[in-house]
Amino acid sequence: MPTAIITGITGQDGSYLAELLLSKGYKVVGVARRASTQNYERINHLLDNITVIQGDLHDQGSLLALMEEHKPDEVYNLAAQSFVPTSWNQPALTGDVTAIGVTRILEAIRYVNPKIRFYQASSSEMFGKVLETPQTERTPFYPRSPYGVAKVYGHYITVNYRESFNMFAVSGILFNHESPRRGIEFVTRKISDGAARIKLGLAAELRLGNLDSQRDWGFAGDYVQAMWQMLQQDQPDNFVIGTGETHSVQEFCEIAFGHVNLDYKDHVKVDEKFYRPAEVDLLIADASKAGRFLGWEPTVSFAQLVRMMVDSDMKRHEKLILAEKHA
Ligand code: NAP
Ligand code: G4F
Repeated sequence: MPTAIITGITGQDGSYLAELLLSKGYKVVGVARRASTQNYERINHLLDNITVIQGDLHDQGSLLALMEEHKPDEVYNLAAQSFVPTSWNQPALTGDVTAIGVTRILEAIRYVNPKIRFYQASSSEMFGKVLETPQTERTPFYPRSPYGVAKVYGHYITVNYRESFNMFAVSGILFNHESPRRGIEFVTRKISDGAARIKLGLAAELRLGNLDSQRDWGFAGDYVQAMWQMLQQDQPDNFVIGTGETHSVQEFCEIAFGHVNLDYKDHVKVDEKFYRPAEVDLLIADASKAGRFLGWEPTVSFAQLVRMMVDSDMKRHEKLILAEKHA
């Protein structure tokens, strides 16, 4: 039975990847940082089948101990300070976790067993002010946030350890991927949750920032499949993963509100507070290399994704309303 370590197990992707690896017969060890209150909502249903241990990307010792104790075959580094706006408020922390944290994991692997296969969660944010459209593995980076800058470091240190120490270290350059488990502050989930709350009379309006920015949005469940496939190749490499379609925040609003028979124009208010110091205007992936080498392709369309997220938030709020009534 192969063993996989997942950092960021409590996050959106961590939970989907754990499900996938369990279905493939892996022993899954998840790394979660210590908190005063446990935040295992996304993995509660998996706790009988996985091992969760405390560790932190700030802490080299805990990462070394992790590799020594659990002797993994594969390590997936999904942990990061992943919210772009926070990276302007906490740029040094973002650099320490999202950039240097990658080096700490690579060092732990190198010292304990350099044959461990390593996946780094790189991001389309690295393309930033895009220098080419669509973006491929060869498109130069031009990051627009401290988060994007940190991810560029994480990408290159992964490539560097591959080339310097002959390690099986891959970088997956993933475009935005969403799901009902997406953190509530990211725009897609903010919209699906907002539309549901407005529909159910729990809120009157939704305040958003830039409605014109365009993203290549896919379903997170599809994207963790690509992570696993990258570690099953004969040679380590970098892969872009995305749908090849781009849509604006406004289009997301149209479909989300339309799905519950509302017009977003009646409820969405633009608030400059949510504008960013520097914006990434347009992202669109050319994932043809992943198609050729991994046989990967997305299975959920943009409209299906939006509807899946709104349906899930409607159900969640309806349950809460019912529970309150019976309390
Ligand atoms: P997420 O939901 O924000 O999860 C991030 C995870 O990192 C959480 O489990 C978080 O723990 C953990 N973490 C944060 N700081 C840590 C630290 N110092 N030590 C250990 N763990 C720490 O992110 P996601 O959407 O699943 O994304 C997974 C990875 O892919 C991230 O690296 C992200 O930057 C990258 N990525 C995401 C996308 C996307 O569209 N989702 C696209 C490209 C790349 P807590 O639960 O305790 O906060
Ligand atoms: O949902 P977002 O916050 O995601 P963003 O910045 O694209 O980053 C996500 O995807 C990256 C991959 O490209 C990941 F690496 C990263 O970890 C994260 O998962 O914002 C998307 C767009 C932005 O252009 C933003 O300006 O939506 C726009 N937006 C408009 N109003 C808003 C809002 N974003 C947020 N979060 N909140 C708003 O009210």
